[in-house]
Amino acid sequence: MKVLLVHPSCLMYSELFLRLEPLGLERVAQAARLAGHEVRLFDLQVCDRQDYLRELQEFRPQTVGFSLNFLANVPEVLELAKETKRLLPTCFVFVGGHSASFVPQELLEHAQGAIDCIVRGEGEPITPPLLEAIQDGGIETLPGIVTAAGAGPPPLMLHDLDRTLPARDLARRRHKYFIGVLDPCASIEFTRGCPWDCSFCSAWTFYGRSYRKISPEVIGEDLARIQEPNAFIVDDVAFIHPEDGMAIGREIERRGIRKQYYLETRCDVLLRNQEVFAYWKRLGLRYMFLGLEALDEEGLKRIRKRVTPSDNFKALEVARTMGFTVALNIIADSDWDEDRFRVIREWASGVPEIVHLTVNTPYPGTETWLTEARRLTSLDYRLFDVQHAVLPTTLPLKRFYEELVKTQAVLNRKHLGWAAVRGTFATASRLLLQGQTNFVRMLWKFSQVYNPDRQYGDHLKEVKYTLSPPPEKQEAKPTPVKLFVHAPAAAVQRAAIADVAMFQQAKEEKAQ
Ligand code: B12
Ligand code: SF4
Repeated sequence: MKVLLVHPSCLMYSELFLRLEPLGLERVAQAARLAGHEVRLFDLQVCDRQDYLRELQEFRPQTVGFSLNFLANVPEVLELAKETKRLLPTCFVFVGGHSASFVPQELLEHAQGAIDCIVRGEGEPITPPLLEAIQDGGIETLPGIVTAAGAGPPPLMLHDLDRTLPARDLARRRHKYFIGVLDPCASIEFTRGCPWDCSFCSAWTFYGRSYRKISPEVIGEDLARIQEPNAFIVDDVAFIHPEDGMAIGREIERRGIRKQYYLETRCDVLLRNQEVFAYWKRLGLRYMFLGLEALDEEGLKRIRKRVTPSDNFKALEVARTMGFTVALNIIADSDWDEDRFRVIREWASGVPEIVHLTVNTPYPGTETWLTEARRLTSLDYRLFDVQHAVLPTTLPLKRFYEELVKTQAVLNRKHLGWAAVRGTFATASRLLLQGQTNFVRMLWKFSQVYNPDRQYGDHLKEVKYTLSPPPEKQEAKPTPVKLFVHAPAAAVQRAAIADVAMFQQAKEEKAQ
C-alpha cells in the first residue's frame, strides 16, 4: 500500500530557535515499511503547501497519516485532511500523535468525514494492523482506533522500543533541522515517558507515568547511522538513571562516535547524577535545557514540580561550573502584572543562562485542564502554543504581550543578534561556508516572530474550529488514570513512580 506520512508546519517557537526532524513519524514510517508498505514522509516544517499538493498528485497515496503532537496545529491538519480528500476522494486519512490522542472525537466532528480515524497512543504497534485493516476491514475493533462509529479497545503500548529505528532516510531537506549553533542537527530518543507528574504537563499522562528505555547497543547503532554532526536528545528528562547514561556513553566511545549533543533534564537529576553529565561533557554534550518553571517555592509547589528553588539554583551553579550552555524555562501566568514581569526581567538579565518564557496554558490531557478554576478566554486551537494567553490576564491583553515580549527580549539582547556574533563568529563563518544558514538566519529574526502586535492580533483572527471547553465542574485533584492515554503494565508504572520517591527521599535526607 502507498502510505504518505505528514508533519504539519512550524509554530512560533520553531520559527525562531530550532526546527527538528519528525522523529515520531519516522518511527511510525519504519513500522509501516517493515510491514511491506511503500512509505513516504512529508514535513511541512521544511516544505510548503504547494509541494504537498504536488506530492499528492505525483505519489497518489492510498492512505495519508498526519502527525498531530501540537494542539495548535489542529486547524492546519483539519484543512490538510479536507484538501487531501478533495484531491484523492478514495484515500484513507488517519491522524495520530500526542494531542490527537487527547481529543479524538472532536477532531472527527470538525473533519466532517475528511478524517477516517484517529490513532490514540504510540503509533508503531498499531500502524501495521491498521494498514492491513484498511484493505481487509475491521478498523473499528483495533486498539486505540477511534472512528465516527466509536472507539476500539485501549491503545497498545510498545513493549520493545529497540525494534523500530526511525526511518531517517525518508526525511527530505535534512539540512533544515537545527537548534542554535547545532546546525544541522538530528534527533534521537534514549528513553520514553516521565515518572514525575507535574500538573501542567501531559508527557506523563500520555504514557501512563511509565518510563521505558532503548538499549545502549541500539542507541549506538542509531547514532552511527546519523550523518549530522549534532544530535538533539528528545527525552523528557535525560539520564534519570545514571547507570543508563554511563552505558550509552560507553557504547558511543566504543564505536568512536563524535558528535555534539543537546538534552533536556530536571535540576534534581542534574544535581544527583553529576558524574554522568560530566562524562557526557567529554563525549560532546554542549547544551542543556532545564525546566525551572518558577523561581519561588509556592510556584513550584503549585505545579507539583517536586523540586525546591534552592535545588534549582544549585543545579544552575553546577551546570555553569561544568561549562554547559544552559537554556531554561519560566512559566508566565496570565495574572502577572508589570511588577512581576520586571522581577523576572531583572533576574534574567543578571544570569548567564538563556531564559525562555512560556505562558501557562491548560491543555487537554493535563491535570490543570480539569482543575483550573479560571475560564478560558479563547477556544481557538491556534492560541494553545504556550506563547499566547488563553486565561484571563490581569493586565489588558495588549499590555500583557508588551510585558511578555519585553521580558523575552532579554534573551534576544543577550544571546541573539550582534551579541551572539561576537561569541560565535568562527562557528557562524564555518557554517555559512558549509552552506548551513539556519543558525545565522535565526540571529536577527526575534522581532519578526516575537511581537506584541502579532501575538495580540492572533486573538482577533476569525476562528473556524473551536476546542471543546473543559467540563464545567472542575475537580480538586483528578485520579491520574482518568488522564492516561496508555494504561501501562502495573510493573512498569510502579518502577517509574519508585524513581520519583527515591529522588524525594534523597532530597529529604540531604535537607536533614
Ligand atoms: C521533542 C519535543 C519537541 C521538539 C519538536 C519535535 C518535533 N519536530 O515534533 C521541539 C523542541 C522543537 C518542541 C517544541 C515545542 N513543543 Co514540544 N515536545 C517534545 C517532546 C519532549 C518529545 C516529542 C518526541 O519527539 N517524542 C518521541 C517520539 C518518538 O514520539 P512522538 O513524537 O510523540 O510520536 C509518537 C506518538 O505520538 C505517535 N505519533 C506521532 N505522530 C503520529 C502520526 C501518526 C499517523 C500515528 C499513527 C502516530 C503518531 O507515534 C509516535 C511513536 O510512538 C514532547 C513531550 C512528549 N514526551 O511527547 C513535547 C511536547 C509535544 N511539546 C509541547 C509543546 C507545548 C511545544 C512547544 C509549543 C513549546 C514552546 N516552547 O513553544 C513547541 C512547538 C514546536 C513546533 N511545533 O513548532 C507539548 C505539547 C502540548 C500540546 N498538547 O500541544 C509537549 C507534549 C510537552 C509537554 N510537556 O506538554 N517540542
Ligand atoms: S518532569 Fe518534565 S516531562 Fe516530567 S511531568 Fe514534569 S514537566 Fe513533564
